[in-house]
Amino acid sequence: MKSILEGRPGLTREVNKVAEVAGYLWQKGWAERNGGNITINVTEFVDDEIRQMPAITEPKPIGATLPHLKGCYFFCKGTQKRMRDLARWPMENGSIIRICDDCASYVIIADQPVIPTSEVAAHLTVHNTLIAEGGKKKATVHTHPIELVAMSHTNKFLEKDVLTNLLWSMIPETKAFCPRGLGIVPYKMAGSVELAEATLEELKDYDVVMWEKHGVFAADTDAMDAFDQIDVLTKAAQIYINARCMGFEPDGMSEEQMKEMTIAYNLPK
Ligand code: 2HA
Ligand code: ZN
Repeated sequence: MKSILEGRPGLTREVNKVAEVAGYLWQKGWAERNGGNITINVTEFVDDEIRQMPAITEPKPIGATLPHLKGCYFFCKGTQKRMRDLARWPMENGSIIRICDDCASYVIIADQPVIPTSEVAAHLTVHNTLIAEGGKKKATVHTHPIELVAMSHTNKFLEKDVLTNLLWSMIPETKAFCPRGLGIVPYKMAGSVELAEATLEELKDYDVVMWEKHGVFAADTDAMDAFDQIDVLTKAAQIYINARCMGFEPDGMSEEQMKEMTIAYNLPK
């Protein structure tokens, strides 16, 4: 069977980025079993031939009406599929969907009828807002980074910007590469509308959002950039935890040092 990726270098590159990131998530221990999700807006790589391709499934309701997704296409990880399998065989563990004209349902068009993640509604709701805002963000990544999730198990780190400031102060690049910091969503059931809505709210101010006692959600230009943001924050969390394991509370960079960094990199306050 011919893959939709054949002869389409742009689309292939995006799917390959997803596969590469899926491998990193597994290697880092952030993606046990089927944990985590990746959804990419690939509409810019869709040609007339793809637009004519027949659906290979019946329309499935999204569970929400998302007007900005009209005519859009997404690559989505399949439900119950493993990240480590997505890494090796992206088109067998994920699929490309077309949003139907009602903006409330989708069909799968390629390569195989792999049903998208259980959290597709939440991811698509975020994409709907990303498009409405007219930004360049095309990728949403959800994963379970061990250190960040561990840190979400205490209330003191869940207060607004406490964790952001702590992580920024662990190593200079953290603020440079994650300049809007880490938003916090108090515990909510995975896959719930409440979780999706709270995530959207936090994404107005932050690029990465912590789901208390569960994981993180990042939105960025592509899968690689979304991964990098989570990776940078996790590195800072590891430094903090390592210092604590050596028996001391790390000093963190001083306010002076943070200020100097912020100016040098021309970062928002
Ligand atoms: O889809 O991680 O939170 C697997 C998950 C859901
Ligand atoms: Zn999860």
